[in-house]
Amino acid sequence: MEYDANKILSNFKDINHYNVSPYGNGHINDTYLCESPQKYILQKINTGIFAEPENVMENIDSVTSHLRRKIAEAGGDPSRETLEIIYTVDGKTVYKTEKGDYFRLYTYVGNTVTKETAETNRDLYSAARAFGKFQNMLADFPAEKLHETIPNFHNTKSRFADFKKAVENDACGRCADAAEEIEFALGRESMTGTVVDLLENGGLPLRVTHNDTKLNNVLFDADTDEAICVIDLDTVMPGSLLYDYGDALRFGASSAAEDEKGLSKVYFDLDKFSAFTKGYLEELAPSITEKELELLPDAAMLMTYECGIRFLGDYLNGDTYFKTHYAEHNLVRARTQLKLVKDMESKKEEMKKIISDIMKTK
Ligand code: ADP
Ligand code: GN1
Ligand code: MG
Repeated sequence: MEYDANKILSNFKDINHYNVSPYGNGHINDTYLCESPQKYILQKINTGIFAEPENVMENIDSVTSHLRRKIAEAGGDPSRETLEIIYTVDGKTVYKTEKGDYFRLYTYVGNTVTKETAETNRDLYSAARAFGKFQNMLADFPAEKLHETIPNFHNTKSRFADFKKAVENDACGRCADAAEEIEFALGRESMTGTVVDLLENGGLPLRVTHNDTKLNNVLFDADTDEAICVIDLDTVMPGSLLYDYGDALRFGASSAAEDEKGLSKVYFDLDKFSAFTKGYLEELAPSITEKELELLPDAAMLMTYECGIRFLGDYLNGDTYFKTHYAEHNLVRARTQLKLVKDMESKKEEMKKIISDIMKTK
């Protein structure tokens, strides 16, 4: 890290001599594990993406306070089931360096693991229950208190417009390498309004949602293997339940990693879909609306498509958004997402049947 980590940490704690090492596989922030031997998670917030880090932290502070109360009421352990911000010595949620970088510190939730792919269908069932509970616990959170940390985050229509711009600009001359993927993506503009239009005209309820429900944004207890803590709260904002459901399946119900190069290994796994859906509906069947239920299969497709055009657009723009580890990383990621969309299109009727069978048991 370009900073003296211990100097940064001294703004949060009066202890020194932490061992600090890069941690996790997030695409956005710089994450470090600090051990002294107590463990903390130090993160440099990506200010290229989160223009107002104080607002991000204000959201996380109020959301985690709310969750802590709910978890305690339900007899749970708030110190393991939600993030805990460590404040700076002068009582702030985030430390700003002289250079203008922003660091935050969380308690490390010990004896947990993150999973980059689901090892078993039970992992998905368990993660789905954790995301479902998260949604339920925020059902009475005052949405008007939340800042919009990334405007239009899941506005697929505006994501499409950004993608089109990236194709038109062809800033790095990369369009030629991705002609087939671009054609596939441009040909599916009609799906982009599926959720946004209904949110706008009241056809779908606006809820407080997580908006980034990747499997590696939930911590599993290392002993029980249960998903216990939903993390990465930077994008908690008003949205649709369909965003959380769809985005979780995009990542979790794939047969392969998000950046698998061998496309023949990538398909939408209906058993994984079924396990996740079962867990999610176990938590949300009492409050889900008819329209939300009807659109669950579309949501999986939509969120996968949206992520695909974001990766592809970023590739065309010269990799300015997502962290990449090699030149074609974003293109490889885009290819897996678009392959999944194609596969989901052919499996929509099967998805509907699975959902309807699950609902018969509710
Ligand atoms: P990004 O926004 O870059 O995805 P995350 O907040 O998701 O960053 O953190 C990256 C990774 O760090 C997570 O996937 C998880 O493995 C780990 N992590 C983050 N916060 C904690 C925590 N409080 N306790 C344990 N592990 C954590
Ligand atoms: C990013 O932060 P992380 O790695 O959990 C991104 C998500 C994408 C995801 C794709 C703030 O999630 O929207 O779906 O990568 N987060 C942000 O893997 O853009
Ligand atoms: Mg993350």
